[in-house]
Amino acid sequence: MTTNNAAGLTLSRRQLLKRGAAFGLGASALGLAPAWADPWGQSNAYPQGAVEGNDIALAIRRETLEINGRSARPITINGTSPGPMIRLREGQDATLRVTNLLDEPTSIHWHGLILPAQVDGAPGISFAGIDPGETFVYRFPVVQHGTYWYHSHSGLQEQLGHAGPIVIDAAEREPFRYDREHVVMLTDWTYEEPASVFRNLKSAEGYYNLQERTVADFLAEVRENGFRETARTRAMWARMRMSSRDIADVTASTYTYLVNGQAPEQNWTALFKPGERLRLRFINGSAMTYFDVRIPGLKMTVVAADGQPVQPVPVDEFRIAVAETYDVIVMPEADTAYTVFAETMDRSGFARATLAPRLGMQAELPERRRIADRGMEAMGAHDMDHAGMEDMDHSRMEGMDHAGMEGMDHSRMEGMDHSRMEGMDHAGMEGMDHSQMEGMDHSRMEGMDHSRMEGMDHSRMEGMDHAEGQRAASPANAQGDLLPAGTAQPGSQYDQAGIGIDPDERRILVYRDLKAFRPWPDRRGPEREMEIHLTGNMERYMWSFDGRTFSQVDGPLHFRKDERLRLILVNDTMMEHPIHLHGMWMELENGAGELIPRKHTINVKPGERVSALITADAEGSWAFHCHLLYHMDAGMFRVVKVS
Ligand SMILES: [Cu+2]
Repeated sequence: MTTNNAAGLTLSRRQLLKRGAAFGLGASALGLAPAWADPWGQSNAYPQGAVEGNDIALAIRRETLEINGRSARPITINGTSPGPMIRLREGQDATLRVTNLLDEPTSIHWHGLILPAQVDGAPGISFAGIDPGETFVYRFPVVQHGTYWYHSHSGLQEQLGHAGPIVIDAAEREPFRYDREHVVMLTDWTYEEPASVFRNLKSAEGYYNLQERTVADFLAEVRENGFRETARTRAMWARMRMSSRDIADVTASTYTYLVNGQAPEQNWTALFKPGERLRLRFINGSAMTYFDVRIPGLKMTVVAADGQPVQPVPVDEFRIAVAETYDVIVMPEADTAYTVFAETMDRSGFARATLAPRLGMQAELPERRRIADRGMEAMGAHDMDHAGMEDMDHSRMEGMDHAGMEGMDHSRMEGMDHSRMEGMDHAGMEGMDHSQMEGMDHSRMEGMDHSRMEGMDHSRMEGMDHAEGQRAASPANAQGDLLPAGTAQPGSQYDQAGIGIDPDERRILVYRDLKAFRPWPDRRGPEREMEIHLTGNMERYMWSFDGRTFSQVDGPLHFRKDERLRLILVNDTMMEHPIHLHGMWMELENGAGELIPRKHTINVKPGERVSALITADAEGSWAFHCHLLYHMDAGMFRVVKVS
């Protein structure tokens, strides 16, 4: 169904959908399945409808709708929230007319689309935004295919459901086959005003974190690890003013997690015929939530990441960072229902849908897993060999107070970056075992007191970088001895599934698995490196790049037009950050050789160091930011200028 003319058509469709919803029917059951005819056979039960064609009108409003049976005030696009699926075809010229019927400026950014800067949709960067009552016409050639999404880039509007899926049909046959497809768009909805969520985050660290350890937890842990160990770990975390459970800033205490706008109880259901190959287009359109997705009873074969075809990877589960997309193929053989289960990374809640041969069927919900405990893992403690730490230079670690860290085991802390840990109080760290700390960067540890570090075993600490000056001497500034293209950075964790999921339990997608379906054209090595640190202050809810928020920086980052650049991202914080670059692909240097995969959003784990190659071919100014909405708003945002 085409909705080229916003208001009238859309209202009547919405009324139909509302009536349909009352009977538990999706759009397809009402005969509203989109009318596009596709040579490879498709159907899509996306319940918010679809718009397609060469001229698409989108009307943005704030209105009262029910979400999960409760009155809500989302921002709607053509009457639904999230908005309709935009269906385009590779090779067409798209015209999208966006009319702002809000009482504040708005915008739409086409996430992951390669297009001219003026129509990218980030206000204040490359266009002025869309004022109330105004219609802005986006016109651009569609040069790619795959699964993407769109969302507001104005203030916190995205949290109000101002987002929707984009599906671009390929000009040529894709390298995989399927009989039917469905969009699965994950979002996090709150009935609170986003501005109030942001205020709460700023006023109290851990405001939404109702999963702080309880006395019962403590006793259970004592039974498992003994009193001494338990007390010690907790005291250390307390001193570092962090909670090992701060995995998500915003949790199910305010969020309802939705699949295609439907809450778990509403159980959005997609149909299949047993034996069919189903393509599921997963989009994480959340403001703040990472999901771990599985379909108990079905193997999923990942065939595309961020819209780009990849070599097929059969998995039982995948973690999808905010703003990423994954396409998977499943083949349900049995005449039975399957649960699509998307548990949040912090385990505070879940989104859920059903795949079934007939409406009204459902499968059991899998058991919820225990709350992930970030623990020392968050500081980069992973399976690594730290043998050989000779020649450690502890000069400049003056003033560090490590007194009282008895018995701490720092083994396996490769890749830790201790920069900017000034003023840390490590009282009580005697007996620390620092064996195997290869690759640590202790630059800028001034002010720390290492007196009373009796009993520490610093043997074998080879390769640590403890000097302020040493960073300047890194290959970043020495043309000619850059790591070869495609090389995984030391400190990367591409083999790690991430916090809280046990890779031994089932096969979980990791970044190392991603290999492009075929090599991308630009095979040049990097001419230059740019290193950016992801930084933050949890207490004050300040998030930034290189220690400075967007409002504190003087000007844009500069990419030279057509240069081949290596962007290194170093996460100095305790949280994951999904980093998004507008306008250009980032080719993730995950060791895939010439099959280097390209992404629009790269997740960087706590303590991790990742790198991407970029062909800076897109002239203009582009947004570069953390895609956690409140982190971006707090200052983890830069402008990249290509000229
Ligand atoms: Cu972030």
